[in-house]
Amino acid sequence: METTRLTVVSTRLAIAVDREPSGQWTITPFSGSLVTALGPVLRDRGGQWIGWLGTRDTMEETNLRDLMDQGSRLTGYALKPVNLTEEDIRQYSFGFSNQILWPLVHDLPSRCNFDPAYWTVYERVNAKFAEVVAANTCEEDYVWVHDYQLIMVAHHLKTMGIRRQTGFFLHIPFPPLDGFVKLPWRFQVLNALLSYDLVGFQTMRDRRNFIDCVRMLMPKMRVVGHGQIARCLTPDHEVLIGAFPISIDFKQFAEAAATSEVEDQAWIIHANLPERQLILGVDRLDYTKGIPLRLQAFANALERYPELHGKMTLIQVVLPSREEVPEYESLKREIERMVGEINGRFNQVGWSPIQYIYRSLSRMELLAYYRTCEIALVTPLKDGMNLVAKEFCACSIENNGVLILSEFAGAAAQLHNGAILVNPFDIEGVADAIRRACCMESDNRHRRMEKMRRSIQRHDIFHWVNAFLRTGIHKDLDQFPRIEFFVPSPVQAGHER
Ligand code: ADQ
Repeated sequence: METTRLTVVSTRLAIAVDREPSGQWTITPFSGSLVTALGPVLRDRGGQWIGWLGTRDTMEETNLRDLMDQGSRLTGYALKPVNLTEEDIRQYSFGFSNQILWPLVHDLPSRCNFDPAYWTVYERVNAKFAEVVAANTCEEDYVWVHDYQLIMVAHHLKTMGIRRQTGFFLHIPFPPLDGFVKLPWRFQVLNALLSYDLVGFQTMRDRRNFIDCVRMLMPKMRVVGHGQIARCLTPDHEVLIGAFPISIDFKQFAEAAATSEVEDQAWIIHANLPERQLILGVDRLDYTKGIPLRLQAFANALERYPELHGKMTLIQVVLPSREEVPEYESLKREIERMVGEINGRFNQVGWSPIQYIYRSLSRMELLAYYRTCEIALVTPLKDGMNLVAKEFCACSIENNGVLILSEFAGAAAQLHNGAILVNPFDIEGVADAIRRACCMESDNRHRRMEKMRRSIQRHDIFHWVNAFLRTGIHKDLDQFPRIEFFVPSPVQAGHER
């Protein structure tokens, strides 16, 4: 069947809505990693995005329609909201998704709260998403579902008797068999994944883990093929299983980093922290990102290598995330305590070892940090991919940046030739890597960074999208031609943050 339109389904829509004290609703394009990745694929190509609005406030039908129209003009694609209740959000998102699946796949089962009520609501909310998909798509649509919050969508479509071509991409890791079997709903989850026509993972490691689980837990299913794409033969259809490492819009990052606006800002940052190498950490607030261990490693480097005092500053930027969850709040407090302690211990006149920023940076600020910092310290305990590592390289336009990267980030599979790979649990090992990066000769920096930039440029976000779509529907981005989909209309002042 000829696919004519792309429909993306994810928990959140690509916009944030807010209610002003006057009662007026405002709308801002959302800036998560998925939006960065998929916006270019849908924009002006007649695409649509289905997801939750992200607000718990109720809205009148006419307000909602106006807001969606406005959002569509801002983003360039149609937006179709899924209504979720307070209870849905609590049990499906904060519950099953973030207290069970998230820690489980990141090899932290002791953080899981296997509350059976969470599963019931997870199923129910996935069914709600399936209903919105069914109502807004037809058989010619390709329905591309994203991430661990929505594993059951294709299963529910099938239960409803709705035929759609479906693909699923898991942005987070897939755990090894001995981790996955701890999940009380392991059979339901595996079965649900096998309801899609294509299941994509970030790395070959994740794909291998998934296939191992299918082979061990579902011996009647046959998995064949050892190349890039494997096939699982279920009783009623064939599921393609592949690894598609997600990436960034390399060209856009590199070009934006070269603008005079970013250059000026980058210069100001460095001029305020003169005669030292700047080490950058940029992470969403999350225990998987390894921030406390990273701070310990940084302190260890200061302890063991006093010659580095005054010569380097760590700029740790943390993006607020999941703040309603007590665990995240206590992680924030722990980071702040450690930053205070390390600064208190090593501060000298004119030099603080750590600058700590806890907020969302504007794009220009973020690019300026990427551009001006000599070293990036990306040390997640486990990560599906980690886009920060790729963004830093793309913005290192003089090829003089050094990337210190956790071997447990999906990005390590692609960037191992240029990055200094570290085990984030090895405090002295990371401290040694910091010293090595600080002392690295310019030739070596250039050689390594060039390799990484070339690889990211070749395997950019468009490569990712095309690889997935070609596997799923034998089409690529160019075959969803640009169209005049929305009548451009100016966005009202005050609607952009
Ligand atoms: P995340 O866990 O959110 O994504 P990551 O890939 O690092 O992790 O993306 C974070 C994004 O947020 C980056 O684009 C970064 O620029 C941005 N960001 C971080 N801090 C910021 C700040 N203070 N201000 C503004 N922007 C900030 C999940 C998986 C990852 C996977 C992605 C994409 O956990 O492993 O790489 O999806 O598939």
